[in-house]
Order: sequence, then C-alpha cells, then structure tokens
Amino acid sequence: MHFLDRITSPADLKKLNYPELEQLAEEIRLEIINVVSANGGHLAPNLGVVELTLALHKVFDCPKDKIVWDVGHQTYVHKLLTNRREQFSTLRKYNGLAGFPKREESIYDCFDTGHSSTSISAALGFAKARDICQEDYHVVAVIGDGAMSGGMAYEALNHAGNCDSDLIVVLNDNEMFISPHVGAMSQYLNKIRTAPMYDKKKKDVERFLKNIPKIGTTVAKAAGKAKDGIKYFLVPGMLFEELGFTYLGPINGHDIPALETVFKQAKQKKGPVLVHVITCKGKGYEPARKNPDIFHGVGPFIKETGELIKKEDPPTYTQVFGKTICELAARDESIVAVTAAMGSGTGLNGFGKEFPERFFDVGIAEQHALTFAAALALAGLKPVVSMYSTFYQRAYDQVLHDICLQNAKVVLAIDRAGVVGEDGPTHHGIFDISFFRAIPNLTLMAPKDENELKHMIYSAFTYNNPVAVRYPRSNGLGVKIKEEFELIPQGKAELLQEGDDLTLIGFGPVVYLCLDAAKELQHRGIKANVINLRFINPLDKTLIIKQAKKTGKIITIEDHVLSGGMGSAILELLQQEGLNNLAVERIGYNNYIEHGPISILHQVHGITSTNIVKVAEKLCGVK
Ligand SMILES: Cc1ncc(C[n+]2csc(CCOP(=O)(O)OP(=O)(O)O)c2C)c(N)n1
Repeated sequence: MHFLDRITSPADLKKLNYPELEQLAEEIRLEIINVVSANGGHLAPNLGVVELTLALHKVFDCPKDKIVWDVGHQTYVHKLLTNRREQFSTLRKYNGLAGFPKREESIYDCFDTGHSSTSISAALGFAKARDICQEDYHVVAVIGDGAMSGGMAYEALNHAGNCDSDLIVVLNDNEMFISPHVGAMSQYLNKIRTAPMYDKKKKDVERFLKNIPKIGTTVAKAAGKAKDGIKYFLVPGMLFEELGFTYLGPINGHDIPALETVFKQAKQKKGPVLVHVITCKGKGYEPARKNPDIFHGVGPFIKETGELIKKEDPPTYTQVFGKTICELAARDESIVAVTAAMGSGTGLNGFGKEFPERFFDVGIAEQHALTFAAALALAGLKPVVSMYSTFYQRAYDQVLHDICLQNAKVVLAIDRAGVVGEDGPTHHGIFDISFFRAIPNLTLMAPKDENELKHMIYSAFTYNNPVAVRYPRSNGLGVKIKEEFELIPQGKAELLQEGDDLTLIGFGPVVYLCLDAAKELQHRGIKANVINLRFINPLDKTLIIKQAKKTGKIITIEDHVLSGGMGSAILELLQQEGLNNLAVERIGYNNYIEHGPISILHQVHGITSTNIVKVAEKLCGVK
C-alpha cells in the first residue's frame, strides 16, 4: 500500500495531489474489503464514502475541526486516515478497534454514535459551545439520507435553521437505508437528483426570477407567489433553504476536486449550510454495489467472489419469529406488521413480500412506528412491531404513553435482546427488561428456545393487553419446533427440574445454562430446582415463592444488566412477601459491555453454566 502506509494523520493526505488521492482511495477500498471479509462489518456504507472522507479531511483540520458521523457505521475510512491503520485488522474484534466512532479510541472521534439521526443535534451543540466559548473551528455533521428520515434530524434542522451558528451538514445521499429508501423525503431527494435543472446554477434561476416584472401590488403578490412556486421546482434543495440552510449541491460524491471545492465554499458561508452529496453505496466492489443491502452489515465472506460464509446452523430466533408471524397472518387478516427500516434484520421481509398491503416500513422512525401501531390497534387491527432492543430505547414514551396507557393491544417483538457481539455497547440490548418491567400492563416474556418463541408469539396475540417478547441475536438451540400452536398461559413459569438445595431461575435461553449447571451440581452433590421464568410481568408468584421457601437459596441469571432486571424483580417479590432472609445471588451485567463475539462476552461477564456452578457452590457453602 504505497500511499496508505504513509498516512499517519490527515495532514499527510493534504500533501497528495489528485491522482495520488485517487490511488489512495483504491488502496483504502482494498484494505477495507480485506479486513471486513475476514471480520465482518459495514462494508457497503464505507466503500461509498471513501472520496467523501478524503475530501473532508483534506479541507478540514481535525481534530480542531469536528466531524460528527451519523450512526458512525461509515467511519472505517476515517479510522484509516486518523492513525489507526496498524490496528485496523482488529476491527470489531474483542479488545480491537470499535466498529463505530469512539472518543476513548482517538482524539479524531469527537462524538460517539451508533444510533441514527443524532449528528445534527450533536454538531449544533458543538457549534453553539464554540460560539459561547469564543473559539474558532468548523463543525461538520455527516448524515445519510436514511438517517435523515429519523425525527431527531428534523428537530435539529429546525433548531439549527433558526440559529446563526456556522454549521455544515453533509447529506450523504445514496438512496438507501439498509434496504432501498422509503418515504416522502426520499422522493424529494430523488426529485433533486433527477431534476432537469440538475446542473443549473441556483444563481441563474434567481436572476431569472428577479427579472419577472412587478406591476401593481396584486400582480406583485401573485408574482411573488409564483416565484416561490417556480423556485421550489427549479432550485434544488429549496426545502432546506426554506428551513434556513444554504443549500449546496447536488455534488458527485466520488469526485474529489468537486468535493474539495464545495467544502471550501461551505467553510466560507455564514450560518447553517447543507451540502448534498450523491454517492454510490458499495462503490468499487461489484458484489456490494449490486447488493448494498446484503453488504450493508455483513459477516465474513470470500472476497474474491463476494460469497457469504454461512454455516449450517439451526434457524435464528429472528427467522423463527419471521416464519411464525407469516403463519399467523395467513390465518388472521387483522395482523399487520411494522418495522423501522429493519425489515431484513428483524425477519419481517418475508411478511412484506407475502402481505405487502399489511406491511409498513416507516423508515428510521422508531417513535413514529410505535405510536402508529398504537392507533392501528385501537382501530381494531393486530399490529406487531419488531425492533432491536437497543432501538426501543428511543421510543420509550411511545410504548408507555401511546401503547400501554391506552391498553392498545400491540405485540412488541424485542429482537437482539442481550449482548449482540461485534457492534458493541451502542447495540447491545441489555436494558429493555429494566425499562419495560416498570410498565404495569405490559406483559414481558422471553422464550427459553426457538420452539417456545413460536408459541409465545402466537400466545401474545391472545392476551388482552400489550405484550413484549424478548429474544436474542443468535441461532436457536436446534430443538424441535412443534407445528401446532400452543397457548402459553399468561404469567405461568415452567418448573423444569426439581431439587431441594437451591433454585436456579433463568429468563430466556440462559435457562439452558441453568440446566447444564444443575447437571454439574448434581454430580457435586447439590440438587437444584430449575425455573424457566417465561414471564417477568406478571411474575408467577406462586411458583417462585413456593420454590424459594423450599430451597432458601436462589440464583438468577439474565443476559441483561442487573439493575432493574429480572433478578431485581425476584428480589422485590421476596421483599414484598417478607422473605428477606433468603440467600439470593444475581448473575448479569454491571456496566456497559464492550464489543466482541457473543461467546467471549458471555465468558468474560459470567453468563455461563460454569459461573452458575461457582456461584452455587459458594452459596451452598462448598469451599
Ligand atoms: C435509531 C436507529 N435505528 C436503526 C438503526 C440501524 N441502522 C444502522 S445504519 C441504518 C441505515 C442508515 O442509512 P443511511 O443513513 O442512509 O446510511 P448508509 O448506510 O446508507 O450510508 C440503519 C437503519 C440505527 N443505527 N439507529
């Protein structure tokens, strides 16, 4: 790598001429393809922003100037240019480079991201702080057209457009979320891209408009209105101009000289500026360019062919959910499904194909998705919303206020519950029990395996209140999935194994760790109860209290933080029942969890049968 090897900071790339920068762009693409084909990661988004990132670092002076990357999944190029080349092969590995910006990792990362649509808010915060502190630097937000569909982005545009702070928003428009873009904003951007006036200079249009004669007040008024109308159609980006931004673009996002010119221009402008850049997701690698959705976030693949490396594993929980919901929808026409730009990730794409008129992809708009679903339910339909645990975090009020307070019967599928692996702390789903458990009428359940998931989804539609079902990002356990649907009685736990010495309580697939631990403990002379809790809300009080009293010792285990989690719920119950003297140990997380393979994270943080055995022996006084 002739040029890449020589880049230790953005200052080095400022010395390169255009042909050298183009050569560097090719080297960066090769490096990213090499590493992502081995480690997995966000390939297509990064291949699309190579020239854009080079131009940004050529024009701006980081870390003095601040670049805030929206979502942050497209920062591999930025990492390669900011002194992380040597560690790049450790990308997303345990103790390796993170897949998202991380302030701890580098002074060039000014804001940690991972969730969408936050960049303009953060950039405006930096800009305002700069103004108040009378400092002098540029602030740039880089936001994708997908992330621009999130409500927060508009809240920030609305605020920024009404401030006089200098701020540059780069809209990286590649016509894609993970899947092809949906929604009115995407249609608007498409209009700009394809308008016949595409390369017409805004100045020309305005000069033309100025020449419309003004005769008399009425005519002038009419002409004014007409001007606005004409301007709307002729001037690209009028919507942004109306919001108070200076619009520059659209610019070919793979043309470094053009990008450099427009960024220099943006630097000179006063107030908020929006630079509209058109890029091609997956650029430079045919498999990713042809299938940008598959290569958005991808596991290891064969780089020569783009073939994904797949193992013959049992179906994932997500797949079982997707299949189940299609089966249920085939029997019941009132079932409708909602996703927030995650159709493939949540297993709902099959539903979308089979029942297009009952499927809603609302864009990266979790809050809207949930309030929309609440009304669908109140109007007599049976909506299921599937979202990753981590993304429910931004729509708590919609679940609590719009769904639960009105007892709207919505089924909430909580996918990716528990640690999710390489995407790390911004994506782990380890808080949902805490925040959902507080809602009085929200039934919260978790299946111990993929078979139970199927029957829980079926049962959820039969209960008379909102229901949330949490399941992890992993393959099932390979258990047999019973064909006929089975009703799981609401609030009933399952006693899987009886013993007198100790009670092990698991929530979700960790129940099998309890079973393994119980087997090992049996060899060591300790007889354990194993409870598959199934429901946190409502808790199976009768069963828990009976077994707790019998054994006097309890261990709870959950793929979740301890604070407010399942173990806390058990402790609260015991306290309410006056059973304060029982010995209880809780296994779960105590903090944010780093990135790395799920198996390593479970090992490191004690979500293992070995750890249950260790804790059990201690509890039972075995030295
Ligand atoms: C709040 C939130 N919801 C969903 C996601 C999952 N997600 C990550 S990237 C992405 C698509 C982003 O599209 P865009 O901003 O256009 O970026 P591109 O990958 O196309 O460059 C989605 C939906 C997320 N990170 N945050």
